[in-house]
Amino acid sequence: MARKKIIAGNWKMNKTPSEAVALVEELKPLVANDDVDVVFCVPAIDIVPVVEACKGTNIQVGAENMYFEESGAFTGEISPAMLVDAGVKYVVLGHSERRDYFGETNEDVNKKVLKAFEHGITPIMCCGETLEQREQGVTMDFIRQQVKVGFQNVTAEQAKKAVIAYEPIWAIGTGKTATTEQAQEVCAGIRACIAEVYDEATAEEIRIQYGGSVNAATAPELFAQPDIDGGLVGGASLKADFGKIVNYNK
Ligand code: G2H
Repeated sequence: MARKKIIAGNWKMNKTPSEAVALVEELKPLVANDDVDVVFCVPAIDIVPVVEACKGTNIQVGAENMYFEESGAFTGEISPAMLVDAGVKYVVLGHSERRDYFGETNEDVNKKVLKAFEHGITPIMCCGETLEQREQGVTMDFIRQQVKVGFQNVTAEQAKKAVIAYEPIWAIGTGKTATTEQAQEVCAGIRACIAEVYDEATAEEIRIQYGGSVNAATAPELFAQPDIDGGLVGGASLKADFGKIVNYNK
């Protein structure tokens, strides 16, 4: 069974609610491609107006983070039920910026992944190595640990529906894209890890994205790789270029 590509924008901390709606209006006609799943992962405050603006389109809305508790005294956090009620279908979890700046651990990410599944939200779980780790030759060891701990107690049926985003930290927002060979090699390694933890059928179904300075020029070759099922796109998702990325196959 061919996996459907999933191309997600990660807006990060950009766009006020009114700017977000304006961007959706600009991108709507440009990202109309039913061959792929198109997701806009947006700041929490933009979710409600963006869901409204995306009604009747092929765009699904995602969050950029979520807390792992149901509710209570967790000032400033957003619960899974809040996201579901607002119309969110996906959530980016364990992005390297959250790991670096906000101290998220593999264990935190695992709790969030489990909670997302409990609420029917599809996690886009991020993993990726630093430049130092790549140079030390421990890229796959590090990523396998992120994947194995992040997916602890996740069932095979859940894992089949999950998305993993491979984002080498040295390629994020730097303009340095991993070469197609580097990206394919790690994505294949992640799929092999899933086959080991679960089975071949799960590894065949799970979708693995590449992320890190993806743009309209690099997307076609990256997305043509056998183990790369689309992209998690930061900077280029905030402009018309995102339409070209989504239509990489046209
Ligand atoms: C990596 C990516 C999106 P960018 O963080 O998650 O951002 O495309 O700007 O490198």
